[in-house]
Amino acid sequence: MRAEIANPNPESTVIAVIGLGYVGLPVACEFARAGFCVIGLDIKADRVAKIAAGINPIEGNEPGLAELLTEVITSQRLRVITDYSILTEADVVLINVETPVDDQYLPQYHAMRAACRSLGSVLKSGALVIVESTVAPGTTLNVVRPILEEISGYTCKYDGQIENQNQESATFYLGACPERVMPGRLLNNLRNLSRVCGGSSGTVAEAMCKLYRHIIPQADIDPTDILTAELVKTTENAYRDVQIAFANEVALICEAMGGDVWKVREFVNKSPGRNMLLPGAGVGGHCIPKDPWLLIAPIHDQSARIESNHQPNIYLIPAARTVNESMPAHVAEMTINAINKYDAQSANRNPQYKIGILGFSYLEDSDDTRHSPSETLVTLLQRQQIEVAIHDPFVEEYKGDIYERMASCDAVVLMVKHSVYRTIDLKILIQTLRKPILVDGRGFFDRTHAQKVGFVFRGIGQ
Ligand code: SAJ
Repeated sequence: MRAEIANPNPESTVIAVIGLGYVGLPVACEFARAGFCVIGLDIKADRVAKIAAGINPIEGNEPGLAELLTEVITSQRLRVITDYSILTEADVVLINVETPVDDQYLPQYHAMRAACRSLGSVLKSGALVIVESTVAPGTTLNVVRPILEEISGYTCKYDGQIENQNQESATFYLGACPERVMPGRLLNNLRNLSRVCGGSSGTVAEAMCKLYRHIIPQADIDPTDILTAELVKTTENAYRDVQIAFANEVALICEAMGGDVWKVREFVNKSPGRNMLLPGAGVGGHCIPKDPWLLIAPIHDQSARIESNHQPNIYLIPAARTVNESMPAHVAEMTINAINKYDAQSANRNPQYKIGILGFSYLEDSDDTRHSPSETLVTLLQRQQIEVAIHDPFVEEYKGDIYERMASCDAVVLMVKHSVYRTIDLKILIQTLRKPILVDGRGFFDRTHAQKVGFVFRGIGQ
């Protein structure tokens, strides 16, 4: 292993980052800030042009990123391109391309395969390739490695492989180091969260730890093998998804029994070793809904199957996904039932319902709408010819005065607990509505107060 790989240093180690999205761009900037010569590559020419001009293409509030990008572009520590040819200079290549799942929840590696084919044709002998994208366990060794070997003609030696003694061909090294970034905290998470460095050999894992120590000053950087690194990332998010599904199922039980899940949760969590998460109107975002499917894909998906002599029956992780994905429909049903019940007791049954939705992003105080439960709710309501009015303080098309947005609705549904909603005066809100119905998807409002103001109140778990 060449010195610039075994002991990565700004003076002699050239780093390339493939994929300049919300993971790749910050990590390219951080290694450039640490003094490395970094080549950033993305196939989207407009994105590359923006970055080359020092303009941050990432939406939303990312503290420090715009300034850092300007600094590293000005100092020319970071060069951005669309053409793979100069990656021949790279000693270390980080792959950060998208790894979505399809509507059968099977991983789609089109972008990953394309990146590996392009990289393979220019890969420098002895280079270290690190997959940072979240992939199904087994993908780095069973999908990435074969493509790189085939296209480059090099061999990737990895622990556990039967040594082929007469191996003359050049080699490259392989690693997996899943990212743990979050929208709104990209640089903070990158610098301060621990990382797991899975290497194709122990030496490679050690080299990876030395590399990441240049941008992660304090947090743990743990060497391990590639499969473990892939399992850790998908497991940590599947774990959270199952925890949330448990809270949601207890909420459904409380509703059926007339209990209050928020009281139940408060007292359960006083018991040692309990930490029941928050029930809610659904689970959105770019990772929690996807990673559980990546974790179990090798069990379900022939193409990603790891050679293993038995295929266990997997129940809990898919069932948790089903529970969480059902929550927006549960909120829709709760809301429509409340309106129908209210109408049954009053003469003015209007033909066209209009439902107001507070919050469209997937997470409080974020503008990220990926896999938003609100989007699912809107689709469900519109399919039933129900008009929807949406407010969200962070999503461009839904900004504006809350009361105006909710005017003349038959019900208001809180889907996201944006901080600004703490300022809502229920006495004013009730005046603007056609019917005094409030549905709380996040345990956000005080039910007693809402009922005192005159609302018909419904809530998840209440
Ligand atoms: N949610 C609940 N109940 C909860 C927690 C979350 O319904 O108790 C919902 C949220 O409303 C949201 C979705 O789940 O719609 C995801 O929320 P999240 O808090 O998990 O936020 P994410 O999706 O940004 O998850 C990220 C992940 N971090 C990385 O992938 C690096 C996750 O591993 C972290 O655990 C999580 O942030 C975190 O702890 O903040």
